Parts: sequence; C-alpha cells; structure tokens
Amino acid sequence: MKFKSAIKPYHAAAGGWGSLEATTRFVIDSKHALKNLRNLMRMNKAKGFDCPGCAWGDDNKSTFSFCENGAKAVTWEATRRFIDHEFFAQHSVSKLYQQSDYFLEYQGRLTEPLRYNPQTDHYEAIRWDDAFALIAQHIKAMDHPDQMELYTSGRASNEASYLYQVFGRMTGTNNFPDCSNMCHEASGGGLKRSIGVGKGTIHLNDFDKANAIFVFGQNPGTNHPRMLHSLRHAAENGAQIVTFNTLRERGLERFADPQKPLEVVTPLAGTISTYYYQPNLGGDMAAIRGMAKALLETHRLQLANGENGIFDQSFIDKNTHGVEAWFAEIDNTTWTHITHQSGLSEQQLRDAASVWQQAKRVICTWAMGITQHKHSLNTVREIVNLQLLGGHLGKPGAGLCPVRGHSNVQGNRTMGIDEKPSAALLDSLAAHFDFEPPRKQGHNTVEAIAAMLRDEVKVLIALGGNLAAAAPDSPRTEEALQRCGLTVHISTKLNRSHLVPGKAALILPTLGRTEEDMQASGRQFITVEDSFSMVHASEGIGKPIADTQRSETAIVCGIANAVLGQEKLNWLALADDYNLIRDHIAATLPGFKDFNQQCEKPGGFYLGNAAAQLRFNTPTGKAEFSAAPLPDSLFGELNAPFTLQTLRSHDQYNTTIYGLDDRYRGVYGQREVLFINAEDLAELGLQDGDLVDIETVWNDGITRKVSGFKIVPYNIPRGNLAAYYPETNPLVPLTSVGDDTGTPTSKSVPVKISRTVSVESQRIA
Ligand SMILES: Nc1nc2c(c(=O)[nH]1)N[C@H]1C(S)=C(S)[C@@H](COP(=O)(O)OP(=O)(O)OC[C@H]3O[C@@H](n4cnc5c(=O)[nH]c(N)nc54)[C@H](O)[C@@H]3O)O[C@H]1N2
Ligand SMILES: Nc1nc2c(c(=O)[nH]1)N[C@H]1C(S)=C(S)[C@@H](COP(=O)(O)OP(=O)(O)OC[C@H]3O[C@@H](n4cnc5c(=O)[nH]c(N)nc54)[C@H](O)[C@@H]3O)O[C@H]1N2
Ligand SMILES: [Mo]
Repeated sequence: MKFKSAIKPYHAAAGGWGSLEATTRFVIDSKHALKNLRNLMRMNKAKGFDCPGCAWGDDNKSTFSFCENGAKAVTWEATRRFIDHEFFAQHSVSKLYQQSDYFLEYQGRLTEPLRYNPQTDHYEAIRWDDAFALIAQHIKAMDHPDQMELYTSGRASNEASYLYQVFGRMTGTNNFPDCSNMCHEASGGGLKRSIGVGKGTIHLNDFDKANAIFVFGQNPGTNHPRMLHSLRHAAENGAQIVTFNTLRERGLERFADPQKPLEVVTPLAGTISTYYYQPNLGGDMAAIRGMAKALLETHRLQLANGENGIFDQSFIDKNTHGVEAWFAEIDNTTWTHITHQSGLSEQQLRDAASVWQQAKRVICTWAMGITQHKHSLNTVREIVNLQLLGGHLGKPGAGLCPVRGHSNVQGNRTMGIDEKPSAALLDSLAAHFDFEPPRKQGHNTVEAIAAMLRDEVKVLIALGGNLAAAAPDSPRTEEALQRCGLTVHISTKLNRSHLVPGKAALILPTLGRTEEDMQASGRQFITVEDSFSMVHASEGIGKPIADTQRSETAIVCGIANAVLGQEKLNWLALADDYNLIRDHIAATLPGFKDFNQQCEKPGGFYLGNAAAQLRFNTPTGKAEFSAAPLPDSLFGELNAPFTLQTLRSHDQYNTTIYGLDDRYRGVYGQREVLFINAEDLAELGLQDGDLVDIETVWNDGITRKVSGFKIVPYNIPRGNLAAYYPETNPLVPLTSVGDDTGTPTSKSVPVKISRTVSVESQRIA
C-alpha cells in the first residue's frame, strides 16, 4: 500500500466539515455502506449497541449520538473483509510479522478458531471443542494456578468479564492483568485513597451546570469527541474552560458541532478554552501545587482582614481530613520549584487559580497526560485536594471526572477484573458460589510480563486486546509472550500478539459489540458501564460475518466448562441465556439489585457513588487530603536532554491503525514522526523533515532505540517531544512504572535524539 505523506497545518475547527467528511469516507470505504449507516443511527440510542469507541456517556437526546471516531470504530468492526485458514496457509507467521500493524488489521475479521503449528510456522484450523480441550489440558498440567495469566482489554462486556474472573478465581488465581493497568490505574488508586471510591463523581449533565471546567492532559477532539459537545454546551452556558496540555490540540482550541447543521454550514467555530496552558510533561502536579499556593495566599490574606477566606471551610471541617498537613507541604514548596517543574510562570498559575476561585462549581477532568507518569497517583490526589478546598464534590455542576479509555474498562473493574481484589468481593463470591477464592494478590500487566520473562507462565489467555503492541518495551514483551507455554487470544482481528505465539498458541475469533448475538434462548444483549457509572444494555444488530465466530461470553463459558466442568456452575447454561449471568451478578455485586429489570430502563441505571453523596469509605471516614511532596526532579540522576510522550493520532484506536493521517495535527500519510519545538530543532542543527533516531536514556544497560522518525516542528514547550504509540513502545522501559500504580510511564520517557544514519528494517506499510 502506498500513501502520500505530507505535513500541512489544519486551519478549520475540530469536529466540523472535516469530521463529517471523514465519517462519510469511512462509511463508504467499508464497502458495506447501508449496514454501516443503519449501525450509526442506532449507536448509543436507548435501543441499539453501545459505541465501542470510548467510555463517554450518552444523553440519548441528539438524533445521531455518534462522532467521527466512533463511526470509524463501528465501520472497522463491520467490514466484510475476512480471513480464514486459507489466508494462514498462504502466509507464515514470520512473514506476517514483517507487516505493519495497519496491514494486519486491514485483512479483516477472524472467522475460524486457529492453532499455531510450530513445525510449519503457520496457523491451521482447529475445531472449537478441540481448542477448549487443548486449553484445559495445559491448565490442568500447571504446577500452580498462578502459572496462568488472564489478560482483559476494556471492550469485554460485563457478562463476559464477570464470568472470566469467576473462572480465574475458581481455578485459583488473581492474576488479572488488564489494559487498565496501563491506563487509568492512577485514577482508580488515587481516588480510592482520597475519597474511598475509584471512580468519577459526576453525571454527564453536570457539565451544563459547571462554572469552570479544568481539562488536564487529554485530547478529547480525537479520543472523546462527544466530550467536545459537553464542553461546547458548557461554554455556551458561560463556563470557563481551562486546558492544561503540553501540546496545542486543535479540538481544545476551536470546535464546531457537526451535529448542528447550521454551525457546520457557517463555520462559526467557537473558541473552547478560555486559557490554554502548556506545562512540561509531568508538570501538572507542580501546576496544581502552584494554583493551590496562590489560593492559600489569598485565603490567608482574607482571614487576616477579618473576612471568611475563599475556601469552603464548613465543607473542609465536616468532610475532610489532613488539610493542615497539605498546607504545610504547600508552604514548603517554593515557587522556583513549581515554575521549574511545571514550565509555567507564577502569573499563569495565579490566573488559573483566579478562574477556580471565581467559580462556584468546578469540574476537573483528566486522562493519560495525568496517569502515565511516575508520580501520577499523587498528581490525581493533588487534583482531588484542589477540589476539596472548594467543596467541589457532592453538589451539581462540580466534581471529579477521570475520562476513561476503552468503552467498558470501568465496567470490567466493577465486575471484579482486579488483580488486587477487595476482601468484600472475594467473600461475596465465596459465599455465593461456595468455593474458597485465592487471597493472594495477582499480577498487573507489567508484573505478568516479568513473570513470562522468568518462564513462570504456562498459560496466557487474552480476552481481547493486543498485549504485544500495547505493552511497553516491545522486544521484551514479544519475547515474554513467546516464552509462555500456551497463548490464547480471543480476538476480532489479526494483530501483533498473534504473531509472537507461545510454544503452543490459539486464536479464537469472536463477535464484536455491533453484532447480533444469538444463543439457545434467543437473541442476547450485554451490558456496559460508562465513565459516569451508568450501566446500560447493548444489543448488536449486524449479522455476523461467519457462523463459526462465537461471542466472548460463549468462549469464556466454553473454556471454563472444559477446565472446571459443571460441579460449581453450569457454564453452558449461562452461555445459553445471559439473564442467568446477570442474576449471579445481582447476587454478588453491590448496586446490581434487580439487574435484569434495571436493564429495561432507557439510558440505563446509575450505580451510585458514595463519595458523590459525601460518604467516604476511607480509614477516617472522611475525604483525605494528600500531603505528598512535589518530586524533587522527574528523572533523578538520568540527565536526559528530552522527555518524550507517546500518544494517539486521530486515525487510530490504540494499537488499531485505521489510517495514516492525523488531521488536526496536520500529519498525512505517515506515522513515524517526532513533534519537537522549533528552537530545540535549531539548537540541534536539524531541520524540518530530517530523519532522527530516538534513544531512551535508562539505567539498565539495554539499548532502546527507534530509527528514521521524521522531524515535525510543533507548538510544544522546549525539552518536550511527542511521537505516536505503538511505534514508540520499544522506548518505554518495562521497569519504568508509576509509583503505586505499576503503569508504564508512557508520557514521560527520558530520551536523546540524533540524526539517522541508516534506517534498519522498517516494517512494510
Ligand atoms: N479515537 C480514539 N479514541 C480513543 C482511543 C483511541 O486510541 N482512539 N483510546 C481510548 C483509550 S484506551 C484511552 S485511555 C483514551 C485516551 O485519551 P487521551 O488521554 O486523550 O489520549 P492520548 O493520545 O494518550 O493523549 C494524551 C493527551 O495528553 C497530553 N499530555 C501528555 N502528557 C501530558 C502531561 O504531562 N501534562 C499535560 N497537561 N498534558 C499531557 C497530550 O498532549 C495529549 O493531548 O482514549 C480512548 N478513546
Ligand atoms: N506507549 C504507549 N502505550 C500504551 C498507551 C500509550 O498511551 N502509550 N496507552 C495504554 C492504554 S491507555 C491502553 S487502554 C492500552 C490498550 O491495550 P489493549 O486494550 O490491549 O489494546 P487495543 O489496541 O485496544 O486492542 C485491540 C485488539 O482488540 C481486539 N478486539 C477489538 N474489538 C474486540 C472485541 O469486541 N472483543 C475482543 N475479544 N477483541 C476485540 C482486536 O483483535 C484488536 O486487535 O494500551 C496502553 N499502551
Ligand atoms: Mo486506555
């Protein structure tokens, strides 16, 4: 495949004509236009399927609740292209390994169960029952249940992931590495420590009531396009929107609503952000500390003048613990430290603080720019600290909003996909299913990969996802997968993980969210949970491309039945009728009483959030201020000239590459680019378009390098770089993880760059 590459600035607003055009192009391109249009029209409506694109909520009001990137996700899944054993007979695994990620997924849907033949290096067809029997044979041959790793990617339904964790725990392990370990772990952990619940506290309609919204480290124009509508409406209602983003992101600057025809016709693009601050990578904790320092100064001045102060003192007294220790820490933090680490001036932070001060109701949102650093957990807690000062919790138009990634990643955790399960969850499962679940903590994703590298993993099952490409340190992750006794991938499309098979390997082809799921008792629906703790039904409508595919739920039941038999649970009956699974969920998890009846509610039901009702499940029973010191420096002794963040382009869904354009950033037909500040470029004696090598500066003697990345001068602070994930995953060391989160530090990789001398083996595009 040939692509014309170009860099040209994008002048229009995000979300306007360009996005409508792109949507239409994807719908037409998928050669299945009618079905796709019908799918789009039913997406996120009260009846229909949940958009697999992201975890933003739905208002069920607009006629077309979809966005350009949701449309891509749907049409990508609904393709008529497919591959079966004949394709694999033609292409060996090592040949396919040479191809790009784009090429792999572009081949279309997987339709048959496949087994790797190490003698021939080809995948071959296998019957479903034989595949299940092979898995059972490997699991039964393990010395210990902890020799199994059960990975989950956040698209899996509540029903499939619930049964998956019951299966794992009945087998005897808590090894549930998941995509969340690489994503919002810091949000869950930070919120849990601060307010006792690891989820956001707001409803979608709180955006309409907020006076100020602080958006930290996220790119909604690409990754949560429907959030732009909420921001836009908020701005129309007079809310101030303050953005903290290292890059200038088009979607946060200007936005036109493609679902409002008039606005698209007259390019009345509004400016979304009142203030747009560009901190250094990892500089947000310092920035918030600076805001808090400015606010505390004003507060004390007011008190000295006999006024009330600017904080919500009655909220603080009644609901929180530890404010004094945090104030002491703020006093200990110097402005020099704050401005140096954040890269923002004292004046900028005072301005941001004054927006916060003037707002009665404040929402803070965040995503990967906050969670993929070493000190992410403390940064999330610093955001909570700020919100607690103003009592911005438990009232309309205010609160905390981690904007989740995968469409059901939040639901997966609710369902018990958790390598560190609470005693309450285990007790409940033990009582209901009458078995003794393992109490020892399991592995997160990075720990699972380390165990594979130590040859301790006999069986890896992956319920979706693409571990080989999504996890850090690609060469080591690929080696890790190859060291497993058996790898089993439950997947919709071909991806890199299938091409680094374990000693034995299976690919099990599954139905997607958009497809009709017929079982013995009739057509099934599944349920998902969005970023706002709304649980709702999702029912696929497209006809599956092959009757040899199975639903994720049916596959999990098939595996469990082969391994555990029917002694504790009739797995096959559960696969016949998902209502029975929901009855088990209702009986074991809080908030799911009358689950099946609740699913009838249009728009779904709210799971509730104790912290939003000012009930705090913390040791003191109050919201806990965190008094963590600002890190002295972000990289200690390493002394790297640049910090690199690895991020998403507009034409990708994580490791799925839809196309080679990144329209809002003006990049076309290519992905191996490096965004850099123009002054840094000049200082290095490099020019726009030059090719460079990027090499990690780390402390373990391993060389981590990628070659031939094209330089793109960009509006980014000096010393900071950006390049796309997953091409730069080889640069992220497995041992570089967040404190208390284990999340790879994908947004702060210490690197140096040099002119490329020769480009080694590039993958075929
Ligand atoms: N179309 C599409 N939608 C998606 C996805 C996708 O790949 N494609 N992925 C889904 C998933 S799993 C997730 S987790 C989300 C991800 O959603 P995002 O978090 O928006 O994803 P990234 O592309 O990683 O973007 C990180 C953003 O944070 C900024 N940033 C990086 N580091 C810092 C920092 O230290 N400070 C500040 N202030 N800003 C920083 C970057 O410039 C960039 O704008 O999106 C979900 N939705
Ligand atoms: N360097 C760097 N690395 C990162 C990140 C980063 O920002 N930078 N982000 C991290 C984040 S936030 C995340 S969430 C992870 C994502 O990690 P993963 O969730 O593991 O990766 P995805 O690319 O979302 O998985 C795509 C694959 O899932 C399969 N699939 C798609 N739909 C379905 C379905 O309905 N069912 C099943 N069973 N399979 C399906 C397809 O085969 C497809 O190839 O990556 C992380 N890795
Ligand atoms: Mo994510």
